[in-house]
Amino acid sequence: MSYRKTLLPLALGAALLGTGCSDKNAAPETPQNTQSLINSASAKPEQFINQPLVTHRYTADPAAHVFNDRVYIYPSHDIDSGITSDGEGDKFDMKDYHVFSMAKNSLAQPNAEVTDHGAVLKLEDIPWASRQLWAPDAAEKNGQFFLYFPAKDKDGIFRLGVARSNSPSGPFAAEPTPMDGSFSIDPAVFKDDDGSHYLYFGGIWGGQLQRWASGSYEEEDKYPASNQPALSPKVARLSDDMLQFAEAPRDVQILDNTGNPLLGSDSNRRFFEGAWLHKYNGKYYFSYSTGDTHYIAYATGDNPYGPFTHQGIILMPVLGWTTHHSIVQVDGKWFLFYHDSQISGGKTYLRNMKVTELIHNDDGSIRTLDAYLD
Ligand code: FUB
Repeated sequence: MSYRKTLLPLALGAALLGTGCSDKNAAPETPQNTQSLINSASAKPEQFINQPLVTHRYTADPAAHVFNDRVYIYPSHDIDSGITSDGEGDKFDMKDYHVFSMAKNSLAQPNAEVTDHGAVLKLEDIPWASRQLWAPDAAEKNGQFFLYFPAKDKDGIFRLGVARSNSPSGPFAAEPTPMDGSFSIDPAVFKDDDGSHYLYFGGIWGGQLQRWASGSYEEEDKYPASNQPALSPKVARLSDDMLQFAEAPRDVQILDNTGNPLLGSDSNRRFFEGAWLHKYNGKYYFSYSTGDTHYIAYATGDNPYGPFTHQGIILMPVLGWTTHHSIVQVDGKWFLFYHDSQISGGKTYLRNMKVTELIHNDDGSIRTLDAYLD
């Protein structure tokens, strides 16, 4: 029986039962935010292997971690702010973050209860930020929790910020300034076995990585020629207090199986945005979105800095333009958190987070998932 077939009852169950959600601590917002948005759906639930984890608000870019024996999810909070221009991702006009949590043993249940811990950080409470709270991630150290997030500063340049809390469910208090030397989007934190934390980041197009090719910000987009290496995501070890880079960010090299860097023209395989790092059987797995070709791809290496060799595809294109994921181990199983635009019927900036089991094959490769049922 194929993996997709084993998920069929789960998907159908979810379609029939819906997804449970309690909205503890969540400040009431608009009526639309406190009830299911699913009536606006034009995509049929039975088309998908998984159903949205929550349906009372739009959620995207889910970064999941196990903290305090519970699964916490740190997504973007999509809203329709009325912006119509598509320019540089202007429609992704998010103004706060919500944290969600689930019991560890509920991840494979179709009607799992998901707690919405409310708005844990608002744009107006981040002194340096002006707009666009894009994909965040979180980390824990010595009982303190850190939320890493991108936002445009007052000059319209994406920077990375940090906010702190004593609880994984927030609320989080933002540092007064962005991380020194930070730029672009999509921070993702990996904690290695020796306790070191590494921050991966970067995203092209709306994420502005292509404006940093010279080492400082330039208004003009500069992409490598098609026969030149593609733009690299970045990595830096975090400082002991988790608030700054401990070193200058380095390029994360992604190679093909002959040891050559992937080229700018290789849009089916080269990095676009949405970096994530997990470790399996001593190997480091760097995964990411290929953006305009809509894959979640992965590459493997021997240390957190890379280089990483491209291996294949984790997730085929989902409904909606963007794709963004995280990978987490929970009680011996691995799970892929991802999003699509099922609830909004395909609107690329109104997304919903989902979860599905991820399988590592015996040879260490990852089984490719198709988010649609046959
Ligand atoms: O959610 C806004 C942006 O869309 C994220 O930062 C990207 O990864 C893409 O999912």
